Amino acid sequence: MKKRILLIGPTGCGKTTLAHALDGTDRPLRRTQDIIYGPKTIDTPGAYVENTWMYSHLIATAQNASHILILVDQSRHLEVYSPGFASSFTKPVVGVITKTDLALENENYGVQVLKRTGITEPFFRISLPVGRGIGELKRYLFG
Ligand SMILES: Nc1nc2c(ncn2[C@@H]2O[C@H](COP(=O)(O)OP(=O)(O)O)[C@@H](O)[C@H]2O)c(=O)[nH]1
Ligand SMILES: [Mg+2]
Repeated sequence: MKKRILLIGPTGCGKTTLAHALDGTDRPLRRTQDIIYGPKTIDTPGAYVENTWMYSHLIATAQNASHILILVDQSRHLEVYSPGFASSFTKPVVGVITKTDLALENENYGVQVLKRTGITEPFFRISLPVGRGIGELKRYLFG
């Protein structure tokens, strides 16, 4: 199976919006009960990260991925990841801070969460309405 970009994050953090931007389409290739395979992405349900007992689903799905994106929503103080969560994966893990057009006072919050999760920089700061950071992230992931 072709390797895709796996997106992880709580419900509402912007996974599906980012998956569509990376895919360049909102038409998925395949939709299982929980997981949506796009041309270049794997979009996972927020429940997988909101319940630690479902982490095993993410780790299994990561077998089909080239990279793992862990998303933090700048607009909400909602820390869902266990400390060191990123080290569960054997693929490169990339930290993405979403909705950087909102809650500008939280500018450092996302960086702190990603570091506690065990991810190293560079972190990508993106905003879909403003169109910030998407090109940079695509170049990093797809060359
Ligand atoms: N302001 C803002 N809203 C965003 C951004 N990205 C996504 N959203 C909105 O956040 C909501 C949840 O996004 P969605 O992609 O469905 O999140 P998911 O549950 O993680 O798949 C939607 O209303 C999106 O339009 C962003 O960069 N900035
Ligand atoms: Mg979604």
